[in-house]
Amino acid sequence: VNETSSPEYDVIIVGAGLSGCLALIKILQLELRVKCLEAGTNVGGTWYWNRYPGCRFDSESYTYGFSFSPELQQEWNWSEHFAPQPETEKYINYMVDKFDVRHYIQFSTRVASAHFDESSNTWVLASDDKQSFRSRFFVTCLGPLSAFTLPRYPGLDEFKGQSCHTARWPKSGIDFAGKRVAVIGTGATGVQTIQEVSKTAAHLSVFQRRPNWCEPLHNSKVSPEEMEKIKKGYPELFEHCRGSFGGSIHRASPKAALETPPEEREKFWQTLYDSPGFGIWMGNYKDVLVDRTANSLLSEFIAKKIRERVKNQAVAEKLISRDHGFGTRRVPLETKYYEVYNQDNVELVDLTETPIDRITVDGIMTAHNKEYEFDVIIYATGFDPNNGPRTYLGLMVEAFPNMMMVMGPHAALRNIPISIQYGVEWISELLDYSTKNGINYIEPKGESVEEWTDTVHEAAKGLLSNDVDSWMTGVNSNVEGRQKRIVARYSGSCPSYRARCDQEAQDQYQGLKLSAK
Ligand code: NA7
Repeated sequence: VNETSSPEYDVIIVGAGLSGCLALIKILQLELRVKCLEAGTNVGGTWYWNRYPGCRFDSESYTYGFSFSPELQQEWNWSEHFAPQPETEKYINYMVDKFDVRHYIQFSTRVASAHFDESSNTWVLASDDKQSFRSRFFVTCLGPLSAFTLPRYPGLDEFKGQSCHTARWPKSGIDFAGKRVAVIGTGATGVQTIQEVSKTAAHLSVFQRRPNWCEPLHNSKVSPEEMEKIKKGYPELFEHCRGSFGGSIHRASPKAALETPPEEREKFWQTLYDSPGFGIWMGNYKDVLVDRTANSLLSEFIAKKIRERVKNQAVAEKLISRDHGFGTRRVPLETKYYEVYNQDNVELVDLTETPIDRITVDGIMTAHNKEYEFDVIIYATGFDPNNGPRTYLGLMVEAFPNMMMVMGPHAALRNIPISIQYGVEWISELLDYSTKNGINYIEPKGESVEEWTDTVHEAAKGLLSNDVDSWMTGVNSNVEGRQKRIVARYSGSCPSYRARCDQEAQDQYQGLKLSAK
Protein backbone atom coordinates (compact mmCIF):
# COMPACT_ATOMS: atom_id res chain seq x y z
CA VAL A 1 0.00 0.00 0.00
CA ASN A 2 1.32 3.37 -0.95
CA GLU A 3 0.89 5.49 2.18
CA THR A 4 2.06 8.78 0.68
CA SER A 5 -0.29 11.05 -1.22
CA SER A 6 2.07 11.52 -4.14
CA PRO A 7 0.75 9.41 -6.97
CA GLU A 8 2.63 6.41 -8.29
CA TYR A 9 0.94 6.85 -11.63
CA ASP A 10 -0.29 9.66 -13.84
CA VAL A 11 -3.05 7.50 -15.26
CA ILE A 12 -4.70 4.26 -14.20
CA ILE A 13 -6.79 2.51 -16.81
CA VAL A 14 -9.34 -0.03 -15.65
CA GLY A 15 -10.06 -2.77 -18.17
CA ALA A 16 -7.91 -4.33 -20.90
CA GLY A 17 -10.48 -4.89 -23.61
CA LEU A 18 -10.48 -3.04 -26.91
CA SER A 19 -10.85 0.34 -25.13
CA GLY A 20 -8.30 -0.27 -22.39
CA CYS A 21 -5.63 -1.65 -24.72
CA LEU A 22 -5.97 1.26 -27.12
CA ALA A 23 -6.02 3.76 -24.24
CA LEU A 24 -2.82 2.18 -22.94
CA ILE A 25 -1.08 2.46 -26.31
CA LYS A 26 -2.18 6.05 -26.86
CA ILE A 27 -1.57 7.40 -23.35
CA LEU A 28 1.88 5.79 -23.14
CA GLN A 29 2.78 7.80 -26.23
CA LEU A 30 2.30 10.92 -24.07
CA GLU A 31 5.16 9.62 -21.91
CA LEU A 32 3.01 9.43 -18.80
CA ARG A 33 3.30 6.83 -16.05
CA VAL A 34 0.45 4.45 -16.82
CA LYS A 35 -0.90 1.28 -15.28
CA CYS A 36 -3.79 -0.86 -16.53
CA LEU A 37 -5.74 -3.10 -14.14
CA GLU A 38 -7.68 -6.04 -15.56
CA ALA A 39 -9.86 -8.62 -13.80
CA GLY A 40 -9.22 -11.35 -16.38
CA THR A 41 -6.02 -13.30 -16.94
CA ASN A 42 -5.48 -11.85 -20.40
CA VAL A 43 -6.48 -8.98 -22.67
CA GLY A 44 -9.65 -8.93 -24.76
CA GLY A 45 -12.50 -7.73 -22.50
CA THR A 46 -15.74 -8.68 -24.25
CA TRP A 47 -13.73 -10.97 -26.53
CA TYR A 48 -12.00 -12.58 -23.55
CA TRP A 49 -15.09 -13.25 -21.43
CA ASN A 50 -17.64 -14.12 -24.12
CA ARG A 51 -16.25 -17.37 -25.48
CA TYR A 52 -19.49 -19.27 -25.99
CA PRO A 53 -19.73 -21.31 -29.20
CA GLY A 54 -20.79 -19.26 -32.20
CA CYS A 55 -19.72 -15.92 -30.69
CA ARG A 56 -18.71 -13.58 -33.53
CA PHE A 57 -18.93 -10.06 -35.00
CA ASP A 58 -22.12 -8.81 -36.54
CA SER A 59 -20.15 -5.91 -38.06
CA GLU A 60 -17.72 -6.44 -40.94
CA SER A 61 -14.38 -7.58 -39.48
CA TYR A 62 -12.34 -4.98 -41.36
CA THR A 63 -14.47 -2.13 -39.97
CA TYR A 64 -14.31 -3.64 -36.49
CA GLY A 65 -10.49 -3.52 -36.37
CA PHE A 66 -8.94 -0.17 -35.41
CA SER A 67 -7.70 2.35 -37.98
CA PHE A 68 -5.19 4.27 -35.81
CA SER A 69 -2.23 2.34 -37.17
CA PRO A 70 -1.96 1.77 -40.95
CA GLU A 71 0.85 -0.65 -40.17
CA LEU A 72 -1.40 -2.77 -37.97
CA GLN A 73 -4.06 -2.70 -40.67
CA GLN A 74 -1.59 -3.91 -43.29
CA GLU A 75 -0.20 -6.69 -41.08
CA TRP A 76 -3.50 -8.18 -39.97
CA ASN A 77 -5.54 -10.55 -42.16
CA TRP A 78 -9.19 -11.23 -41.36
CA SER A 79 -10.24 -14.74 -42.30
CA GLU A 80 -14.00 -14.18 -42.39
CA HIS A 81 -16.22 -11.23 -43.24
CA PHE A 82 -17.67 -11.56 -39.72
CA ALA A 83 -14.88 -12.94 -37.59
CA PRO A 84 -15.43 -15.44 -34.78
CA GLN A 85 -14.45 -14.67 -31.16
CA PRO A 86 -11.11 -16.56 -31.13
CA GLU A 87 -9.86 -14.47 -34.06
CA THR A 88 -10.79 -11.17 -32.42
CA GLU A 89 -9.13 -12.27 -29.21
CA LYS A 90 -5.99 -13.03 -31.26
CA TYR A 91 -6.23 -9.63 -32.95
CA ILE A 92 -6.27 -7.81 -29.60
CA ASN A 93 -3.34 -9.89 -28.33
CA TYR A 94 -1.43 -9.17 -31.53
CA MET A 95 -2.02 -5.43 -31.17
CA VAL A 96 -0.93 -5.41 -27.53
CA ASP A 97 2.30 -7.26 -28.35
CA LYS A 98 3.01 -5.23 -31.46
CA PHE A 99 2.94 -2.03 -29.41
CA ASP A 100 4.68 -3.81 -26.54
CA VAL A 101 2.31 -2.66 -23.80
CA ARG A 102 1.49 -5.98 -22.09
CA HIS A 103 3.88 -5.37 -19.17
CA TYR A 104 1.87 -2.28 -18.15
CA ILE A 105 -1.17 -4.47 -17.50
CA GLN A 106 -1.72 -6.12 -14.13
CA PHE A 107 -4.01 -9.10 -14.70
CA SER A 108 -6.25 -10.95 -12.23
CA THR A 109 -6.87 -7.65 -10.46
CA ARG A 110 -10.50 -6.68 -9.97
CA VAL A 111 -10.98 -3.08 -8.85
CA ALA A 112 -13.35 -3.03 -5.89
CA SER A 113 -13.34 0.67 -5.01
CA ALA A 114 -12.14 4.05 -6.22
CA HIS A 115 -12.00 7.17 -4.03
CA PHE A 116 -10.95 10.67 -4.95
CA ASP A 117 -8.62 12.14 -2.35
CA GLU A 118 -9.43 15.85 -2.42
CA SER A 119 -6.40 16.84 -0.36
CA SER A 120 -4.03 15.66 -3.10
CA ASN A 121 -6.31 15.54 -6.17
CA THR A 122 -5.53 11.90 -6.70
CA TRP A 123 -7.55 8.74 -7.12
CA VAL A 124 -6.99 5.82 -4.79
CA LEU A 125 -8.11 2.52 -6.27
CA ALA A 126 -8.30 -0.69 -4.27
CA SER A 127 -8.57 -4.19 -5.66
CA ASP A 128 -10.69 -6.92 -4.09
CA ASP A 129 -7.47 -8.54 -2.81
CA LYS A 130 -6.63 -5.29 -0.98
CA GLN A 131 -3.92 -3.87 -3.21
CA SER A 132 -3.97 -0.10 -3.46
CA PHE A 133 -2.97 2.18 -6.36
CA ARG A 134 -2.73 5.95 -6.43
CA SER A 135 -3.01 7.97 -9.60
CA ARG A 136 -3.65 11.51 -10.86
CA PHE A 137 -6.16 10.44 -13.49
CA PHE A 138 -8.43 7.45 -13.75
CA VAL A 139 -9.77 6.18 -17.10
CA THR A 140 -12.57 3.61 -17.11
CA CYS A 141 -12.59 1.20 -20.05
CA LEU A 142 -15.31 -1.11 -18.83
CA GLY A 143 -17.39 -1.67 -21.95
CA PRO A 144 -21.06 -0.72 -22.10
CA LEU A 145 -22.16 -4.31 -21.42
CA SER A 146 -19.80 -6.16 -19.10
CA ALA A 147 -21.72 -6.94 -15.90
CA PHE A 148 -23.66 -10.10 -16.82
CA THR A 149 -27.01 -10.82 -15.20
CA LEU A 150 -28.63 -14.10 -14.19
CA PRO A 151 -32.39 -14.56 -13.77
CA ARG A 152 -33.81 -14.20 -10.29
CA TYR A 153 -35.56 -17.57 -10.35
CA PRO A 154 -35.49 -19.57 -7.13
CA GLY A 155 -33.33 -22.67 -7.14
CA LEU A 156 -30.57 -21.39 -9.40
CA ASP A 157 -27.89 -23.03 -7.25
CA GLU A 158 -29.75 -26.31 -6.84
CA PHE A 159 -29.30 -27.59 -10.39
CA LYS A 160 -26.98 -30.63 -10.32
CA GLY A 161 -25.99 -30.50 -13.99
CA GLN A 162 -23.63 -28.01 -15.62
CA SER A 163 -24.80 -24.41 -15.98
CA CYS A 164 -23.25 -21.10 -16.94
CA HIS A 165 -23.91 -17.63 -18.30
CA THR A 166 -22.66 -17.09 -21.85
CA ALA A 167 -20.28 -14.41 -20.57
CA ARG A 168 -18.56 -16.92 -18.23
CA TRP A 169 -18.07 -19.85 -20.54
CA PRO A 170 -15.72 -22.51 -19.09
CA LYS A 171 -12.32 -22.34 -20.78
CA SER A 172 -12.41 -26.10 -21.26
CA GLY A 173 -15.62 -25.68 -23.30
CA ILE A 174 -18.79 -27.76 -23.04
CA ASP A 175 -19.35 -30.88 -25.08
CA PHE A 176 -23.05 -31.02 -26.01
CA ALA A 177 -22.98 -34.38 -27.78
CA GLY A 178 -25.67 -36.64 -26.37
CA LYS A 179 -26.78 -34.01 -23.83
CA ARG A 180 -30.13 -32.44 -23.02
CA VAL A 181 -29.53 -28.70 -23.13
CA ALA A 182 -31.56 -25.60 -22.21
CA VAL A 183 -30.83 -22.10 -23.49
CA ILE A 184 -32.65 -19.24 -21.74
CA GLY A 185 -32.67 -15.99 -23.71
CA THR A 186 -32.97 -15.15 -27.40
CA GLY A 187 -31.01 -11.91 -27.81
CA ALA A 188 -27.99 -11.60 -30.13
CA THR A 189 -26.03 -13.93 -27.82
CA GLY A 190 -28.80 -16.52 -27.42
CA VAL A 191 -29.32 -16.70 -31.18
CA GLN A 192 -25.60 -17.34 -31.86
CA THR A 193 -25.47 -19.96 -29.09
CA ILE A 194 -28.65 -21.77 -30.15
CA GLN A 195 -27.41 -22.13 -33.73
CA GLU A 196 -24.27 -23.92 -32.54
CA VAL A 197 -25.71 -26.03 -29.72
CA SER A 198 -28.49 -27.37 -31.96
CA LYS A 199 -25.85 -28.99 -34.18
CA THR A 200 -24.67 -31.53 -31.59
CA ALA A 201 -27.05 -31.62 -28.60
CA ALA A 202 -29.26 -34.68 -28.24
CA HIS A 203 -32.06 -32.29 -27.35
CA LEU A 204 -32.24 -28.51 -27.10
CA SER A 205 -35.03 -26.55 -25.41
CA VAL A 206 -35.04 -22.82 -26.11
CA PHE A 207 -36.78 -20.77 -23.41
CA GLN A 208 -37.95 -17.59 -25.12
CA ARG A 209 -39.61 -14.68 -23.38
CA ARG A 210 -39.89 -12.04 -26.13
CA PRO A 211 -38.80 -12.99 -29.66
CA ASN A 212 -36.40 -10.69 -31.50
CA TRP A 213 -36.45 -9.84 -35.18
CA CYS A 214 -33.40 -11.57 -36.63
CA GLU A 215 -31.99 -11.33 -40.13
CA PRO A 216 -29.37 -13.31 -42.08
CA LEU A 217 -25.68 -12.58 -41.52
CA HIS A 218 -24.49 -14.12 -44.83
CA ASN A 219 -20.97 -14.71 -43.53
CA SER A 220 -18.21 -15.99 -45.82
CA LYS A 221 -14.43 -16.43 -45.93
CA VAL A 222 -12.25 -13.50 -46.97
CA SER A 223 -10.02 -14.66 -49.82
CA PRO A 224 -6.38 -13.45 -49.97
CA GLU A 225 -7.28 -11.35 -53.03
CA GLU A 226 -10.22 -9.77 -51.19
CA MET A 227 -8.01 -9.02 -48.19
CA GLU A 228 -5.44 -7.31 -50.41
CA LYS A 229 -8.19 -5.16 -51.90
CA ILE A 230 -9.52 -4.29 -48.45
CA LYS A 231 -6.02 -3.30 -47.30
CA LYS A 232 -5.56 -0.98 -50.26
CA GLY A 233 -8.92 0.65 -49.60
CA TYR A 234 -8.65 1.14 -45.80
CA PRO A 235 -8.37 4.96 -45.81
CA GLU A 236 -11.50 5.36 -47.98
CA LEU A 237 -13.34 2.63 -46.07
CA PHE A 238 -12.80 4.33 -42.71
CA GLU A 239 -13.60 7.74 -44.14
CA HIS A 240 -16.88 6.26 -45.37
CA CYS A 241 -17.64 4.67 -41.97
CA ARG A 242 -16.78 7.83 -40.03
CA GLY A 243 -19.19 9.81 -42.20
CA SER A 244 -22.10 7.43 -41.67
CA PHE A 245 -24.74 7.79 -38.96
CA GLY A 246 -23.65 4.68 -37.07
CA GLY A 247 -19.92 4.58 -37.87
CA SER A 248 -20.72 1.64 -40.09
CA ILE A 249 -20.25 0.52 -43.68
CA HIS A 250 -24.04 0.77 -44.10
CA ARG A 251 -25.74 4.09 -44.77
CA ALA A 252 -29.47 4.78 -44.64
CA SER A 253 -31.22 5.50 -47.93
CA PRO A 254 -32.29 9.12 -48.45
CA LYS A 255 -35.67 7.74 -49.61
CA ALA A 256 -38.72 7.04 -47.44
CA ALA A 257 -40.43 3.64 -47.48
CA LEU A 258 -43.84 5.32 -47.47
CA GLU A 259 -43.02 7.34 -50.59
CA THR A 260 -41.75 4.33 -52.51
CA PRO A 261 -44.06 2.17 -54.67
CA PRO A 262 -44.71 -1.21 -52.95
CA GLU A 263 -43.02 -3.26 -55.66
CA GLU A 264 -39.82 -1.22 -55.59
CA ARG A 265 -39.87 -1.30 -51.79
CA GLU A 266 -40.15 -5.11 -51.66
CA LYS A 267 -37.33 -5.45 -54.16
CA PHE A 268 -35.09 -3.17 -52.09
CA TRP A 269 -35.88 -5.09 -48.91
CA GLN A 270 -35.24 -8.40 -50.65
CA THR A 271 -31.82 -7.13 -51.78
CA LEU A 272 -31.00 -6.03 -48.24
CA TYR A 273 -32.23 -9.34 -46.80
CA ASP A 274 -29.95 -11.20 -49.21
CA SER A 275 -26.92 -9.00 -48.45
CA PRO A 276 -24.37 -9.55 -45.65
CA GLY A 277 -24.51 -7.72 -42.34
CA PHE A 278 -26.64 -4.99 -40.84
CA GLY A 279 -27.79 -3.44 -44.17
CA ILE A 280 -31.48 -4.07 -43.56
CA TRP A 281 -31.18 -2.39 -40.15
CA MET A 282 -28.76 0.45 -40.82
CA GLY A 283 -28.95 0.87 -44.59
CA ASN A 284 -32.72 0.94 -44.94
CA TYR A 285 -35.21 3.69 -45.85
CA LYS A 286 -34.86 6.73 -43.64
CA ASP A 287 -38.33 6.41 -42.10
CA VAL A 288 -38.40 2.76 -40.97
CA LEU A 289 -37.00 3.38 -37.48
CA VAL A 290 -39.04 6.51 -36.77
CA ASP A 291 -42.40 6.05 -38.50
CA ARG A 292 -44.73 3.36 -37.13
CA THR A 293 -46.45 2.65 -40.45
CA ALA A 294 -43.15 2.30 -42.33
CA ASN A 295 -41.83 0.13 -39.52
CA SER A 296 -44.91 -2.14 -39.58
CA LEU A 297 -44.49 -2.70 -43.32
CA LEU A 298 -40.86 -3.72 -42.83
CA SER A 299 -41.77 -5.93 -39.84
CA GLU A 300 -44.40 -7.65 -41.97
CA PHE A 301 -41.77 -8.29 -44.67
CA ILE A 302 -39.54 -10.01 -42.10
CA ALA A 303 -42.50 -11.89 -40.54
CA LYS A 304 -43.24 -13.36 -43.98
CA LYS A 305 -39.65 -14.63 -44.17
CA ILE A 306 -39.99 -16.30 -40.76
CA ARG A 307 -43.23 -18.01 -41.86
CA GLU A 308 -41.49 -19.24 -45.02
CA ARG A 309 -38.48 -20.57 -43.17
CA VAL A 310 -40.17 -22.26 -40.19
CA LYS A 311 -42.22 -25.30 -41.19
CA ASN A 312 -44.52 -25.49 -38.17
CA GLN A 313 -46.66 -22.36 -38.46
CA ALA A 314 -47.62 -22.37 -34.77
CA VAL A 315 -43.88 -22.20 -33.94
CA ALA A 316 -43.30 -19.54 -36.61
CA GLU A 317 -45.96 -17.32 -35.02
CA LYS A 318 -44.21 -17.65 -31.66
CA LEU A 319 -40.95 -16.47 -33.23
CA ILE A 320 -42.60 -13.30 -34.57
CA SER A 321 -42.47 -10.32 -32.25
CA ARG A 322 -45.75 -8.66 -31.27
CA ASP A 323 -44.43 -6.16 -28.75
CA HIS A 324 -41.93 -4.24 -30.87
CA GLY A 325 -41.17 -3.58 -34.52
CA PHE A 326 -38.16 -4.62 -36.57
CA GLY A 327 -34.96 -2.81 -35.61
CA THR A 328 -36.27 -1.16 -32.46
CA ARG A 329 -34.06 -3.48 -30.40
CA ARG A 330 -30.61 -4.77 -31.31
CA VAL A 331 -31.16 -7.00 -34.37
CA PRO A 332 -29.49 -10.40 -33.91
CA LEU A 333 -27.82 -11.55 -37.11
CA GLU A 334 -28.29 -15.24 -37.79
CA THR A 335 -27.13 -18.18 -39.86
CA LYS A 336 -29.97 -20.64 -40.34
CA TYR A 337 -31.40 -19.69 -36.93
CA TYR A 338 -35.03 -20.09 -37.94
CA GLU A 339 -34.31 -23.48 -39.59
CA VAL A 340 -33.08 -24.75 -36.21
CA TYR A 341 -36.76 -24.95 -35.20
CA ASN A 342 -37.39 -27.42 -38.04
CA GLN A 343 -35.03 -29.92 -36.39
CA ASP A 344 -36.47 -32.86 -34.45
CA ASN A 345 -34.04 -32.31 -31.56
CA VAL A 346 -35.17 -28.71 -30.91
CA GLU A 347 -38.22 -27.34 -29.11
CA LEU A 348 -39.31 -23.78 -28.40
CA VAL A 349 -40.79 -23.05 -24.98
CA ASP A 350 -42.78 -19.82 -25.00
CA LEU A 351 -42.36 -18.19 -21.59
CA THR A 352 -45.25 -15.81 -22.20
CA GLU A 353 -47.52 -18.90 -22.11
CA THR A 354 -45.65 -20.93 -19.49
CA PRO A 355 -43.29 -18.77 -17.40
CA ILE A 356 -40.43 -20.38 -15.51
CA ASP A 357 -41.35 -21.00 -11.86
CA ARG A 358 -38.00 -22.23 -10.62
CA ILE A 359 -34.79 -24.05 -11.40
CA THR A 360 -34.81 -27.54 -9.90
CA VAL A 361 -32.18 -30.14 -9.09
CA ASP A 362 -32.86 -31.81 -12.44
CA GLY A 363 -33.77 -28.90 -14.68
CA ILE A 364 -36.46 -26.23 -15.11
CA MET A 365 -40.00 -26.09 -13.75
CA THR A 366 -42.48 -23.93 -15.65
CA ALA A 367 -46.07 -22.98 -14.88
CA HIS A 368 -48.56 -25.87 -14.62
CA ASN A 369 -45.86 -27.85 -12.75
CA LYS A 370 -44.20 -28.97 -15.95
CA GLU A 371 -40.64 -30.07 -15.29
CA TYR A 372 -38.00 -30.28 -18.02
CA GLU A 373 -34.87 -32.33 -17.29
CA PHE A 374 -31.46 -31.15 -18.49
CA ASP A 375 -27.77 -31.97 -18.37
CA VAL A 376 -26.79 -28.38 -19.19
CA ILE A 377 -28.50 -25.00 -18.66
CA ILE A 378 -27.13 -21.96 -20.51
CA TYR A 379 -28.13 -18.49 -19.43
CA ALA A 380 -27.99 -16.10 -22.41
CA THR A 381 -29.78 -13.55 -20.27
CA GLY A 382 -27.86 -10.35 -20.98
CA PHE A 383 -26.13 -7.60 -19.04
CA ASP A 384 -26.81 -4.88 -16.52
CA PRO A 385 -27.24 -1.60 -18.40
CA ASN A 386 -26.72 1.91 -16.97
CA ASN A 387 -29.16 3.59 -14.67
CA GLY A 388 -30.20 7.21 -15.18
CA PRO A 389 -26.79 8.54 -16.26
CA ARG A 390 -25.89 12.23 -16.36
CA THR A 391 -22.58 12.83 -18.06
CA TYR A 392 -20.67 15.37 -20.07
CA LEU A 393 -20.32 13.97 -23.61
CA GLY A 394 -20.40 10.45 -22.19
CA LEU A 395 -16.77 11.14 -21.26
CA MET A 396 -16.87 12.68 -17.79
CA VAL A 397 -19.20 12.90 -14.78
CA GLU A 398 -19.80 15.81 -12.41
CA ALA A 399 -18.35 15.25 -8.91
CA PHE A 400 -15.96 12.63 -10.30
CA PRO A 401 -12.96 14.85 -11.04
CA ASN A 402 -10.05 13.49 -13.07
CA MET A 403 -12.11 10.48 -14.16
CA MET A 404 -12.68 9.85 -17.86
CA MET A 405 -14.76 7.13 -19.46
CA VAL A 406 -14.26 5.40 -22.78
CA MET A 407 -17.68 4.36 -24.10
CA GLY A 408 -19.39 5.79 -21.05
CA PRO A 409 -23.18 6.21 -20.87
CA HIS A 410 -24.51 8.95 -23.18
CA ALA A 411 -21.61 8.56 -25.60
CA ALA A 412 -22.38 7.61 -29.22
CA LEU A 413 -22.26 3.82 -29.01
CA ARG A 414 -22.68 2.59 -32.60
CA ASN A 415 -19.96 0.57 -34.38
CA ILE A 416 -18.00 0.20 -31.18
CA PRO A 417 -14.29 0.25 -32.19
CA ILE A 418 -14.76 3.38 -34.28
CA SER A 419 -16.42 5.09 -31.31
CA ILE A 420 -13.77 3.70 -28.93
CA GLN A 421 -10.96 5.07 -31.04
CA TYR A 422 -12.54 8.50 -31.12
CA GLY A 423 -13.13 8.49 -27.34
CA VAL A 424 -9.56 7.37 -26.58
CA GLU A 425 -8.09 10.01 -28.87
CA TRP A 426 -10.22 12.74 -27.27
CA ILE A 427 -9.21 11.68 -23.75
CA SER A 428 -5.52 11.43 -24.73
CA GLU A 429 -5.64 14.97 -26.10
CA LEU A 430 -7.18 16.23 -22.88
CA LEU A 431 -4.52 14.46 -20.81
CA ASP A 432 -1.81 15.91 -23.02
CA TYR A 433 -3.28 19.40 -22.73
CA SER A 434 -3.52 19.08 -18.95
CA THR A 435 0.02 17.80 -18.58
CA LYS A 436 1.45 20.57 -20.73
CA ASN A 437 -0.51 23.22 -18.81
CA GLY A 438 0.15 21.88 -15.32
CA ILE A 439 -3.52 21.11 -14.76
CA ASN A 440 -4.24 18.52 -12.11
CA TYR A 441 -7.95 18.97 -11.54
CA ILE A 442 -10.58 18.40 -14.26
CA GLU A 443 -14.31 18.24 -13.68
CA PRO A 444 -17.26 18.97 -15.95
CA LYS A 445 -19.24 22.10 -15.08
CA GLY A 446 -22.79 21.49 -13.85
CA GLU A 447 -24.24 23.49 -16.73
CA SER A 448 -22.24 21.43 -19.28
CA VAL A 449 -23.70 18.23 -17.89
CA GLU A 450 -27.14 19.80 -17.99
CA GLU A 451 -26.67 20.85 -21.61
CA TRP A 452 -25.37 17.43 -22.76
CA THR A 453 -28.13 15.56 -20.92
CA ASP A 454 -30.70 17.77 -22.70
CA THR A 455 -28.97 17.13 -26.05
CA VAL A 456 -29.09 13.37 -25.46
CA HIS A 457 -32.79 13.49 -24.58
CA GLU A 458 -33.54 15.71 -27.58
CA ALA A 459 -31.69 13.34 -29.96
CA ALA A 460 -33.71 10.40 -28.62
CA LYS A 461 -37.06 11.96 -29.50
CA GLY A 462 -39.03 10.21 -32.23
CA LEU A 463 -36.91 7.06 -32.32
CA LEU A 464 -39.17 4.01 -32.03
CA SER A 465 -36.40 2.13 -30.18
CA ASN A 466 -36.80 4.44 -27.21
CA ASP A 467 -40.35 3.13 -26.65
CA VAL A 468 -39.20 -0.46 -26.22
CA ASP A 469 -37.71 -2.28 -23.21
CA SER A 470 -34.13 -3.34 -23.91
CA TRP A 471 -30.61 -2.76 -22.63
CA MET A 472 -30.58 0.25 -24.97
CA THR A 473 -33.28 1.84 -22.80
CA GLY A 474 -31.65 0.64 -19.59
CA VAL A 475 -34.23 -2.08 -18.79
CA ASN A 476 -33.27 -5.45 -17.31
CA SER A 477 -35.84 -7.53 -15.43
CA ASN A 478 -33.10 -9.34 -13.51
CA VAL A 479 -31.81 -6.26 -11.69
CA GLU A 480 -33.58 -4.31 -8.98
CA GLY A 481 -34.25 -0.74 -10.12
CA ARG A 482 -33.82 -1.39 -13.87
CA GLN A 483 -37.49 -1.59 -14.80
CA LYS A 484 -38.00 2.02 -15.89
CA ARG A 485 -36.93 3.13 -19.36
CA ILE A 486 -34.21 5.74 -19.58
CA VAL A 487 -32.20 7.26 -22.40
CA ALA A 488 -29.01 5.25 -21.97
CA ARG A 489 -26.98 6.42 -24.98
CA TYR A 490 -26.62 9.33 -27.34
CA SER A 491 -28.75 8.30 -30.30
CA GLY A 492 -27.78 11.10 -32.69
CA SER A 493 -25.24 10.48 -35.43
CA CYS A 494 -21.55 9.70 -34.96
CA PRO A 495 -20.50 12.76 -37.01
CA SER A 496 -22.67 15.08 -34.87
CA TYR A 497 -21.23 13.55 -31.68
CA ARG A 498 -17.67 14.03 -32.92
CA ALA A 499 -18.38 17.60 -34.02
CA ARG A 500 -19.63 18.43 -30.51
CA CYS A 501 -16.62 16.84 -28.79
CA ASP A 502 -14.16 18.39 -31.27
CA GLN A 503 -15.68 21.78 -30.51
CA GLU A 504 -15.07 21.25 -26.80
CA ALA A 505 -11.37 20.59 -27.45
CA GLN A 506 -11.07 23.52 -29.86
CA ASP A 507 -12.63 25.81 -27.27
CA GLN A 508 -9.92 24.69 -24.85
CA TYR A 509 -12.40 22.77 -22.73
CA GLN A 510 -14.81 25.55 -21.83
CA GLY A 511 -17.25 22.95 -20.53
CA LEU A 512 -14.78 21.75 -17.90
CA LYS A 513 -13.42 23.23 -14.69
CA LEU A 514 -9.66 23.02 -15.09
CA SER A 515 -7.25 24.07 -12.40
CA ALA A 516 -3.75 23.61 -11.08
CA LYS A 517 -4.89 23.30 -7.45
P1 NA7 B 1 -29.90 -9.15 -24.53
O1 NA7 B 1 -30.01 -8.60 -25.88
O2 NA7 B 1 -30.22 -8.26 -23.39
O3 NA7 B 1 -30.83 -10.46 -24.49
C1 NA7 B 1 -31.10 -11.14 -23.29
C2 NA7 B 1 -32.12 -12.21 -23.58
O4 NA7 B 1 -32.37 -12.94 -22.39
C3 NA7 B 1 -33.46 -11.67 -24.04
O5 NA7 B 1 -34.01 -12.55 -24.96
C4 NA7 B 1 -34.26 -11.65 -22.74
O6 NA7 B 1 -35.66 -11.70 -22.91
C5 NA7 B 1 -33.76 -12.91 -22.09
N1 NA7 B 1 -33.91 -12.90 -20.64
C6 NA7 B 1 -33.30 -12.06 -19.77
N2 NA7 B 1 -33.67 -12.36 -18.52
C7 NA7 B 1 -34.53 -13.39 -18.61
C8 NA7 B 1 -35.25 -14.13 -17.66
N3 NA7 B 1 -35.17 -13.86 -16.37
N4 NA7 B 1 -36.06 -15.13 -18.11
C9 NA7 B 1 -36.15 -15.39 -19.42
N5 NA7 B 1 -35.49 -14.74 -20.37
C10 NA7 B 1 -34.69 -13.74 -19.97
O7 NA7 B 1 -28.43 -9.73 -24.26
P2 NA7 B 1 -27.44 -10.45 -25.27
O8 NA7 B 1 -26.33 -10.99 -24.46
O9 NA7 B 1 -28.17 -11.37 -26.17
O10 NA7 B 1 -26.91 -9.28 -26.18
C11 NA7 B 1 -26.25 -8.16 -25.61
C12 NA7 B 1 -25.47 -7.47 -26.67
O11 NA7 B 1 -24.28 -8.22 -26.92
C13 NA7 B 1 -26.09 -7.37 -28.00
O12 NA7 B 1 -26.95 -6.34 -28.14
C14 NA7 B 1 -24.90 -7.26 -28.92
O13 NA7 B 1 -24.44 -5.93 -28.98
C15 NA7 B 1 -23.92 -8.14 -28.30
P3 NA7 B 1 -36.53 -10.34 -23.05
O14 NA7 B 1 -36.25 -9.86 -24.43
O15 NA7 B 1 -36.00 -9.38 -22.03
O16 NA7 B 1 -37.92 -10.73 -22.83
